[in-house]
Amino acid sequence: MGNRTLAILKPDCVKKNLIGEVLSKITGAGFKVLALKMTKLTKDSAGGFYEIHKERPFFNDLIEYMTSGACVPIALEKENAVEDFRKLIGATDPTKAEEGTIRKLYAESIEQNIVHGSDSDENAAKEISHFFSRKELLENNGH
Ligand code: 3AN
Repeated sequence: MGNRTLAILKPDCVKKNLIGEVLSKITGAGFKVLALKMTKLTKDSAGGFYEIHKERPFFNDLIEYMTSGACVPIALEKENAVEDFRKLIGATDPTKAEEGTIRKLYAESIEQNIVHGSDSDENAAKEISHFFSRKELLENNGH
């Protein structure tokens, strides 16, 4: 059971000015912020990040959307991080997300769904290193 996950506050979250509100739900649920930045993804960076979806019909739209504005990747720490974070954000499709979840509260559609969360410990480690160097993570660990 891993203790880290990667969140991304997606461009719709930033555009709607919801960074603070969503982050406060995340920290309120017991997640500790290890590293955080605001960045605008390039097509290459977004394509690399979503490599596993490259054959999916929605891939091009997903890359368009993820590069349409700034986003906020966040490395998070908590016991059972991956599973607990996915519970907190709810189903990919906000119409199917449980009441009280972040996507149910704030997301508009399956694509513009406010927030990303890693789906396994293995992917969490890969995704965290996509955005943050070992040095950034080590220096901030323990604050
Ligand atoms: P999750 O983010 O819940 O792990 P994935 O990994 O299946 O969901 O999908 C990655 C991202 O691709 C989603 N967050 C969403 O933005 C987009 N996506 C997934 N399914 C669809 C779909 N059917 N149509 C459009 N975009 C989708």
